[in-house]
Amino acid sequence: MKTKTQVAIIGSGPSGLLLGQLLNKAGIDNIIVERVSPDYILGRIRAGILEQGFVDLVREAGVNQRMDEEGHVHDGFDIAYYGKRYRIDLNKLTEGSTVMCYGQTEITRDLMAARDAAGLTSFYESQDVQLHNVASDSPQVTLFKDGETITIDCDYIAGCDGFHGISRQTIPAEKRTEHERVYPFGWLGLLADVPPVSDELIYCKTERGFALASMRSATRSRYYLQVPLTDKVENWSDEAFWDELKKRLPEDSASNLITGPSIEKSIAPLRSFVCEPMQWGNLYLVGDAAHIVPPTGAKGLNLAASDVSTLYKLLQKRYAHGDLTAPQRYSEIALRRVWHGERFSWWMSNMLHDFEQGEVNGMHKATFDRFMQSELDFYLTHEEGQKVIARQYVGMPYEEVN
Ligand code: RFL
Ligand code: PHB
Repeated sequence: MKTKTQVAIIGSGPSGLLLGQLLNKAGIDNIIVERVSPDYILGRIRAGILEQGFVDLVREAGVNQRMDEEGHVHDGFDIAYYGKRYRIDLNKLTEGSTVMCYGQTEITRDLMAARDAAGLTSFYESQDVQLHNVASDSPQVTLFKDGETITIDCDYIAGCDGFHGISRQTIPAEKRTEHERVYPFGWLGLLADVPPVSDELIYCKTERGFALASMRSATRSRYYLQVPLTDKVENWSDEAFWDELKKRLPEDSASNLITGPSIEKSIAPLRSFVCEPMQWGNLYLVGDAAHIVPPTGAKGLNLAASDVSTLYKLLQKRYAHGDLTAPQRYSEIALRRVWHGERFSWWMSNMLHDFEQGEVNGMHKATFDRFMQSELDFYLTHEEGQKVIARQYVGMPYEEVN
């Protein structure tokens, strides 16, 4: 079978779905090609914190009803630092900015429902997805599904297929530079239907390692523990998780902790990664396909959203205003914001985790720890320092696209 569209989108994660929805609203035809099933995608538990820019974009896409009803605005969060608690008052320190607590899974569910309702084409469970003639004016995507090969002719390809996708690999190695840092630990996450220990998030730096108390709603909690990269989720019974969490939470919170059976438990490795440039020919990399951040700054999904916003606006210029060269500006604009998010996530990760023995950043661990302790101390005890954290946590403004 052969078909045709203006923009072929690879991947039905939040990047692909949000881009598809925005393009459709702007009258730009698109098809989504996805390797797995919708249920598989909705089974992944990931982000929970949305920047204002993300929230505004979801509203622009017209898929905001449930987010606005069920999401919770957070005015601030806590950093507990060896037991001492500091509140980062986002609202006050940024003069009015906040973040929204609403799960990535729910956003994805809402976007999938909207796409279904609009009757847009998505090929789920596609096998052997390949991109062809990407550097030419007539790119193609092929896939194998239900016993036949499907060929999609298109003007542009949006590679929204995450870190392990094929889009980035389609760019010849000599045309891209990859920046990478892998951290010597992971996050063990647990989701449970118990009320959260606090109304706001608590990022905890302790001698036993990092912990994060987060949530999805007033009745559903999401907690994380820093664990060695070599650890396995099978090593952690629910009981062992709750016991360790109690030891890492500030005392007043630990005594309020309500525990219960886990709904989900998994380990995610921590990585900083950027692919430059984020485009080649008529292929554009969006979200995790182009960059990864450690989750400590809550920036991964939010950077994906700013990529989507940039590409969507440039494609609108191309199709609605005939500016044929507009999409060529994508990588340059997107990367400026990506590097801010990368730096902040790297900084938060350095500050709050316990690094393994030996050398860290080229210095002895004990020296590194003292530098980080002094730096965190400075930031948390000065309003100027807290402002720097708050401004970056709520997210840098989206750049104008001219
Ligand atoms: P996704 O979500 O990985 O979706 C990519 C989709 O592409 C499909 N795919 C293919 N399709 C066709 N052909 C192929 N060859 C394909 N290969 C792959 C995949 O099946 C998948 O459906 O990327 P996207 O859309 O760019 O979204 C990025 C976000 O998922 C990610 O940045 C965030 O989840 C990161 N993140 C967080 N971000 C935040 O902004 N705030 C947070 O609080 C936050 N917390 C987190 C996080 C990520 C975590 N993990 C597990 C990595 C917490 C965790 C624990
Ligand atoms: C989450 O709720 O999953 C979450 C929140 C904040 C982060 C990372 C993950 O920094």
